[in-house]
Amino acid sequence: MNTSEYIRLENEYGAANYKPLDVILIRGKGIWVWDVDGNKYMDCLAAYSAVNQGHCHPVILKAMMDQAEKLTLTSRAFRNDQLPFLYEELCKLTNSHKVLPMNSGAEAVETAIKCVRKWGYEVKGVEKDKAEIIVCADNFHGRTLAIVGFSTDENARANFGPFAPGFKTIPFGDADALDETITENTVAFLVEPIQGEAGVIIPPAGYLKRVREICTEKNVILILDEIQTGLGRTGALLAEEHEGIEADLTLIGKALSGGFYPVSAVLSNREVLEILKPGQHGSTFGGNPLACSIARTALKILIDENMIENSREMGEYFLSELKKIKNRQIKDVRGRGLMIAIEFHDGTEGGARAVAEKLKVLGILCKETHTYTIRFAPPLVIKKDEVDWALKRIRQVLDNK
Ligand code: IF1
Repeated sequence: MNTSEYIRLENEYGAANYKPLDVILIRGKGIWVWDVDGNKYMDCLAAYSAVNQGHCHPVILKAMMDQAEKLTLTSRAFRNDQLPFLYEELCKLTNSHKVLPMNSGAEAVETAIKCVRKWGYEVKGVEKDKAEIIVCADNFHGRTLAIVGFSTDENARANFGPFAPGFKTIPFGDADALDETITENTVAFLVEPIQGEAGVIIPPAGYLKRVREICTEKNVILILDEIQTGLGRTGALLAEEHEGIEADLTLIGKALSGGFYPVSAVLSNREVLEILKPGQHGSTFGGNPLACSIARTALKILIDENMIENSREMGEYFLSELKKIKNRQIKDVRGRGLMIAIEFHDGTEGGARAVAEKLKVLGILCKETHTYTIRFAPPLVIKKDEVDWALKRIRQVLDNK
């Protein structure tokens, strides 16, 4: 079958909730992917940071195969021999006390929302059904009803109501707004350390530190959504490290899967997770032995193969070179680690999508976000000569235009 036949089949039977680039990928290795026609591309999206370790990493593959031959799923009605080790390794690595495993990022977010509400009523003493959670404008935390209910993106939320109450929105990067919005009913502040979908929006220096202080002072749980920023993407294991803080609840997902199999987790630094008693939360697949074995290995190679350091070094180099590009339409170039974006001025013809289409022809796959921002977020195993390879093509599309 050729590309257009695959597309026709997909469009005929599939829901149209995506508008992918017209490339049919059939193979991946490291930072590279190949399409059905044999073309090779550099993957500068890395499945939205879920393949930080690179495609089909052989060590994770082996762990997956070995575990799949032994035991894959038990449900949480029984224990398995992998989950205790995932708990221990995650806690030691992230300096956490407790872990709750789920599957998708959105489920980790939902889990955190349930926990902080229950904590609010049972520990903080908030009046029944009055709990409030503060979130930021332009957030992205997933696609479930509770989550899209507090999204400010009309396309993501319109006509999916009625929505769950109990959320208040403040501007991102504005610690004073947080301070002013907290009431006695506020149980938590949920925020991305760097907003991803919004276009790699980095808050002002000191923001998270202030947020941490305010939450501590006012007895509000700080929930950091590190589903995208975590596990090396920004050049640190967790983005919170850039400001030397620790969240009360940290949400991770995406790259915890090593790109193989969905795994997410809620990490707790205060004993918020202890609020849950048997029967109050769970998941058929959460914490299954296959997922645990894969996640343990995904974490191990992130460390063993120095991917976090590489993300920081390659990210700094990539960003500094992108900043040198001369193009009248570029409004801003920003990033941290290998989470990088170029924003074009409003009204730029074709928007960022046109740039993504041109880069595809030159062998680079990346994705626009909203209309005028393009993201570069390759797997964290990218080497300097490969960054140069990408830069050459990006310059070809953008320089002196
Ligand atoms: C899609 C964006 C990235 C996330 C943060 C939770 C989740 C995500 C900070 C939910 C998911 C996704 C989902 C994906 C596109 C993608 C994305 F463009 F929408 F924003 F990565 F940049 N918190 N992000 O970024 O995790 O339930 O999907 O496992 O197509 O919706 P999930």
